[in-house]
Amino acid sequence: MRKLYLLFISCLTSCLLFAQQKPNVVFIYVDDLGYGDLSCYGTTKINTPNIDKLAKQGIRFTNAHSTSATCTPSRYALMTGLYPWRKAGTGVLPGDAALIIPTDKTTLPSLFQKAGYQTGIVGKWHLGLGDKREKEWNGELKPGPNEVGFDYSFIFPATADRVPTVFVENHHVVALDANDLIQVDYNKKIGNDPTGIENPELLKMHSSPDHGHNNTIVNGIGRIGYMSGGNKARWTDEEMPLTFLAKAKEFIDTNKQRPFFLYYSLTEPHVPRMPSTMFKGKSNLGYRGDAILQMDWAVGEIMKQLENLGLAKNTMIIFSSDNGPVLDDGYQDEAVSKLNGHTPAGILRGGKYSTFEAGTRIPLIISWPAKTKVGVTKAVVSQIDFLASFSNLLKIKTNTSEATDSENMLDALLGKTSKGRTVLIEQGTTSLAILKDNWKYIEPNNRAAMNVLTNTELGNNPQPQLYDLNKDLGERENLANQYPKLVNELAELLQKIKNQ
Ligand code: NG6
Ligand code: CA
Repeated sequence: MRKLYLLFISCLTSCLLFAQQKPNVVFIYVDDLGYGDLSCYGTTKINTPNIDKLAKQGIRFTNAHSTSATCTPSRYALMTGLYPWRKAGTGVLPGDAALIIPTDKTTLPSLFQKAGYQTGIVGKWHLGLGDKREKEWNGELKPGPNEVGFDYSFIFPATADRVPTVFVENHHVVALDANDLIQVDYNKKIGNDPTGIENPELLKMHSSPDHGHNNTIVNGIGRIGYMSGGNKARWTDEEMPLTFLAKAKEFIDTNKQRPFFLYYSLTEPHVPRMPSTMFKGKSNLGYRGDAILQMDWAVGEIMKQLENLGLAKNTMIIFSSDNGPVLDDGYQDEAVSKLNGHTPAGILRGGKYSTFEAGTRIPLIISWPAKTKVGVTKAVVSQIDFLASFSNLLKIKTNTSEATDSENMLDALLGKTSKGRTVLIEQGTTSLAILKDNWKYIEPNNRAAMNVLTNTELGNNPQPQLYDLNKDLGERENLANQYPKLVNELAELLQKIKNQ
C-alpha cells in the first residue's frame, strides 16, 4: 500500500513538474517583412533594438521559410501543416471570404488546447469567416478562429487594405451600432460612402496608379472592396497597432497563471502604412520604415510585460513574417522614394509574390530563455513545421492523416541541431520551387517574369532554373544547362511530392 502511495506521489510530482515546464508561447507574426529589414539581419538603415535583443537571447535562423510568397497560403500552412498549393482557394482571400480552415482537423492552436493551454489570436486573420461569402456582418460571425482552436479572438478579417475595416472579437464586430448596420460588397458600390476613385480629394494617402485600392474610403484611405455602415466600428489605422498591442497584453495578463499560446499577428509593414503619430517620420525611410520601428516597439512592449510578470524565462517567443517584402503595394506612401539605399530583401532576389528566395525566406527568431541555445543557425526550417514540432514538444499526437506536410523540427527550432529539413517546397504566386541540399530548382512557367505593379521579379521563366544557393544566394546564375541530371532529379522529386 505504502509503495503504491509513493508511486502515486512520484507520478504526481513529475506531472506537476512537466506542467510547470510547459512554456508559454507567444508567436509574433508580422506582415510582409523582408529578410533584410531588421538590424539583426544586417540592415544598417533601420534600427530594431527589441527584435535584436530577442535574437541575442535566442536562435536566429538564416534559412527559414514561410511556405508561400503571400499571406493567406502561408497562414493556411501554419494552421494546418499542409502545403496550401494542394488545395484550391487558398490564394489571397477577399475580405468577405468564407473560412478555409477545416473545423474538424487538428490545427496549431487546437494542439495547444489539447495540451491544456489557453489559446488566443490577436491581429490579422485573413483565413475567412463564416461558411459563405454573403455574410450577416451584424450577427454572429461563425465559424472563424474560435472554431479552429482559439479560445479567444480579437482580429480584423482580412488585410488592412480590405473592407470591412472593423475588429471582430469572438464572433462579433466590436462597437457595432444597431442603427448603422454594416454591409460589404466586393463587386459593386454599396451605400453612399465616398470612394477613392470618385472622391480623390478626400484622401490623405493616394493609391498607386493601376493598383485599385480606390473603393470605399475609410480614415482618408481608399480600400479594396465596398462597405457601408458600421461607422463607429471602423478602425483608425494610426490607432490599430495600439489596440492590438493592448489586447495582446490583456490576453497575457488574464492567462498569466496557466500555460498560454498567443498568436499575435501584426499588420506592419503591410499596406496601408499609416503608423501612429509617435512613429511618423521617425525612420527617415517613409511610412514603411516607420511601421517597422512601430512593430519593433510592440515586440519590446510584449517582452517587457513578460519580464514584469516573471514569465520571461519560461515563455517561448517566436518572431517571423508571412512572406517577403514589397515597397509599392498599392499606395503612394514614399516607400520607394525614401528608401535611402535600404534593401528590404537583403541579398536575396525577388520579394513578396516571388518564387525567388526573397518571396519565402523570411526572418525567424526563437527565444525561450529556459531552453533554447543562443546563436545563429543555418538549419532549413519552414513555418509549416511548427505543427509537428509542437505536437512533439507538447506530447500531443496528431492523426496520421493530418498535417502530413509538417515535419518535426523541434531540435532545430530549439537550436540543439543545425540539421533541418532536407527538402522544402517554396510557393511563389504562379510557380513552385524545390530546395534540396541548398540546390534550388524552379519549375518552368510561362507567366509574367515581373509583377509590374510592385516592380518585383517573380522568378517565372519558361526554362527550368537551377541555382546553387551555397555559392549564389542571390540566384543570379542559372545552372540548369550545366546540371541536366540534377534538374531532372529535382523536377521528379517535386512532382512526387505534389502527387503525395
Ligand atoms: C494584393 C493587393 C495588395 C495586398 C495583397 C495581399 C492589389 C493590386 N494588390 O492583391 O495590396 O493586399 O493582395 O497581401 O489588389 S497579403 O500580404 O495579405 O498576401
Ligand atoms: Ca503578407
